Amino acid sequence: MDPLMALLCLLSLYSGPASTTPSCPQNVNISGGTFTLSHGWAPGSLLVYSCPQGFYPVPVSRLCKSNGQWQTKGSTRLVRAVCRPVRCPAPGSLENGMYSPRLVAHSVGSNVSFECEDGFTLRGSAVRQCRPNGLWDGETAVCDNGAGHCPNPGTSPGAVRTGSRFGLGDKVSYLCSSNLVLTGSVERECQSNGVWSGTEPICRQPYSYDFPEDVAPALGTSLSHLVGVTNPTQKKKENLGRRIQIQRSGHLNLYLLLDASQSVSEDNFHTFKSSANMMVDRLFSFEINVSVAIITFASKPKVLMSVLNDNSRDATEVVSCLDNADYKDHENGTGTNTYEAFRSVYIMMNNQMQRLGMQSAAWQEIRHAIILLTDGKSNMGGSPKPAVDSIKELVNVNQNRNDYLDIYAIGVGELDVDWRELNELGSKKDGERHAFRLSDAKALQQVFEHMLDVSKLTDTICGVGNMSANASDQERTPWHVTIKPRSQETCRGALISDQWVLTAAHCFRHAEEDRSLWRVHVGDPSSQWGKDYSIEEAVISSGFNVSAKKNQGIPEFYGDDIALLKLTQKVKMSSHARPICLPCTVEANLALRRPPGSTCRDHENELLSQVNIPAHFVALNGNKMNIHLKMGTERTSCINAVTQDKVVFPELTDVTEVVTDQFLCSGTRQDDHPCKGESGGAVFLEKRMRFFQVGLVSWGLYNPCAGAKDKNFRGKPHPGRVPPPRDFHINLFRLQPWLRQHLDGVLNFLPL
Ligand SMILES: *[C@@H]1O[C@H](CO)[C@@H](O)[C@H](O)[C@H]1NC(C)=O
Ligand SMILES: *[C@@H]1O[C@H](CO)[C@@H](O)[C@H](O)[C@H]1NC(C)=O
Ligand SMILES: *[C@@H]1O[C@H](CO)[C@@H](O)[C@H](O)[C@H]1NC(C)=O
Ligand SMILES: *[C@@H]1O[C@H](CO)[C@@H](O)[C@H](O)[C@H]1NC(C)=O
Ligand SMILES: *[C@@H]1O[C@H](CO)[C@@H](O)[C@H](O)[C@H]1NC(C)=O
Ligand SMILES: *[C@@H]1O[C@H](CO)[C@@H](O)[C@H](O)[C@H]1NC(C)=O
Ligand SMILES: CC(=O)N[C@H]1CO[C@H](CO)[C@@H](O)[C@@H]1O
Ligand SMILES: [Mg+2]
Repeated sequence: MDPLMALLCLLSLYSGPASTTPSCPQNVNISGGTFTLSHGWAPGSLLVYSCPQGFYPVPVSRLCKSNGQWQTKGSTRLVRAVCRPVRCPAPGSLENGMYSPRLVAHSVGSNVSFECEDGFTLRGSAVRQCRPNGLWDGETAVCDNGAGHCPNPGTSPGAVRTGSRFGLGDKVSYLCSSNLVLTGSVERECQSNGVWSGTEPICRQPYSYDFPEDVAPALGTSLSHLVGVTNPTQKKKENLGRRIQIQRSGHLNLYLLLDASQSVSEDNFHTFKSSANMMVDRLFSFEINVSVAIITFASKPKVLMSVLNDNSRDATEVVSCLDNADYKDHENGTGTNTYEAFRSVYIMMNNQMQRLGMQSAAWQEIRHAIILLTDGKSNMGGSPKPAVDSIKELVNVNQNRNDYLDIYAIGVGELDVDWRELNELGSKKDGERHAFRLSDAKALQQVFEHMLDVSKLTDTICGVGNMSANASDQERTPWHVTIKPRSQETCRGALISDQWVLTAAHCFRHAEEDRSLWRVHVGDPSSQWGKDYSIEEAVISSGFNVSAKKNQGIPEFYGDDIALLKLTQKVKMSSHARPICLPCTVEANLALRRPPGSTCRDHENELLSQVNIPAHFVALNGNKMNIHLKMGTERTSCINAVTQDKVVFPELTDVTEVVTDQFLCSGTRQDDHPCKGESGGAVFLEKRMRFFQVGLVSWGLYNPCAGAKDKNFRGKPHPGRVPPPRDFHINLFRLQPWLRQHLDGVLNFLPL
């Protein structure tokens, strides 16, 4: 120790007997960025820096040591923290082709383009753009002539490949240049089915995180681009995307492992908890048989919920157990023992297997998904791999049982994540690698939506929509249908079973029209998923009569504006065509997770008891629009706008003559307004990750599509418009008798 240091030590020792605990100096600002502290300036506190999008912090974090000094890696001096601009790695070389521009590193937003020599076909993206997380968008460009048994596996930007033979059994291996971290498989082998084993290695900056939209395609078809249609020697197409299957048969065990070690701060632990909460809520929303285990761990694991406990099948119990998970449970052992965490899963599985019998169908049919939320920094218990291997052995993962085990390692929140570890944890065999780093719980929610494979969910479960921002409009509102009469005018409607559509009566105003020529379009109009159905039967409310109140000075009256259509055929259920939940039915009761004895009134209380209820309808172009249903006193002022319409209702004295209690009101302030042509569509809201139709679009004081040239055009009302815009929707709770009369035997209604 040099004399100066000794002196400093002495000085700090004598800096006053009053100061009991040391605290770390506060000169740690980062220019252009911010930081968070896990325990203020006290020893043991972890400081984590963050920078705006397109930048990354150097260093990422600092630890306040017990002597009140910041830990410095390597140097003795505290280096000033800075935000540096993110760069994407150069593509390196492109075999049998070229790319431009050729630079050492590429800035965010810049592009590179790829071209192949004659005789070679370009697979992957011809132009790629550098994303704010330092990764290129699109897919690795490969120039291939289809000569190998397996397609050319390519070389992703920043990687170097050894091995250039693509015959059966040939191997290729990869390295990442400079300080990039490899995620995916280091080595891959050309298999007999013409597919490379493992997953494509990607070289990432250590600080890079994933965008949900980038993860989504990787989840579905991690290898599909290697056996894509442009490949002239396309081999057997195999879906190696391993996702969590949502299906009626069998049973799903979800094991949630939450890292509560010191390197994960309490704040991040809370992010883990809310992420886990969301995943649990979503899984239970599908009414599948699922058991959820919850394990928090640091130096030791703590099992908060076991799959052996019957409560693990009950969403409410699981959620409350998760709510009680406490970071402080691990205050006496703050290391990170990922091995022991996996080991506790193994023990749990083994106990269940003993209980059910190894050869029993009950055990064999269980699918297992392990989701580990961590920063990856395991520092105790050695490699978790042996524990993972024994789990695989127990589940008997082999070629035919690939779908029975999924392991995801996910870093979520403002964490200093160790990519290498994360990649190690999520296994990599046959597309099994699932390691992500996401910015927050919301991003995880988006990714989780894509982790779920609902292709086997083919029954008429109601109100299941895809909650991913990346899903198509129809996937988000699969009940939505278009009704096409012969004339130009169209209406919308909603599937409420596999054969019935609910819509507005006023769509059938022209009684003379031949309805055998009408069509109902179900599914996505712009894809293979769309299909036209003829109408077998139209039930139009006999109470509907537009001119019923003409002699009262009401030129158009929309009371009982409701109709049902029976399609000539049953609709095949898919992610693009499913019914919405109709309140007051047994089906909706299950979706709301209410006890069996519930009534229609209970549903109304649950769905429509606030004064200002966020709800939606679907626009002509398929977009989900936002409105607020006004109830109680707010409804009164909402409907009063009608009296200001002196053109249509010049002599109106009692507004409730026009807007009877059959109508819900929306259209105030920032609300969207339905257009002509959107009538009959569902007015719906989301509860417990399911969708419920509370109304149907009927009429309004303003048409935002008036004079529109295409279906993407929507006008906005002038702020001072008289009358102010208002929209009225048939309230399905008020038309229960009619619905019950006509849907008897189609849906199972609850008592009123
Ligand atoms: C760090 O930044 C904050 C806010 O920008 C400022 O209030 C504080 O004085 C700065 N501290 C130092 C030590 O520079
Ligand atoms: C890169 O390409 C995209 C479209 O492919 C374009 O919008 C963008 O402006 C391009 N960026 C640059 C820097 O040329
Ligand atoms: C779900 O589990 C329960 C209880 O084990 C069982 O009775 C039921 O048949 C299962 N349902 C399905 C669809 O497998
Ligand atoms: C940690 O240790 C202290 C002292 O032995 C004890 O009082 C406390 O309950 C322990 N905390 C936990 C969560 O076990
Ligand atoms: C949502 O849509 C995406 C994209 O089509 C799909 O991959 C995913 O499985 C869907 N998820 C659910 C829960 O429907
Ligand atoms: C509609 O109401 C008007 C006025 O009460 C009545 O004259 C007419 O017959 C009604 N139409 C039908 C189809 O009931
Ligand atoms: C899986 C999926 O649909 N991914 C898409 C998400 O959205 C981006 C653009 O917004 C598309 O490029 C992806 O293909
Ligand atoms: Mg740790």
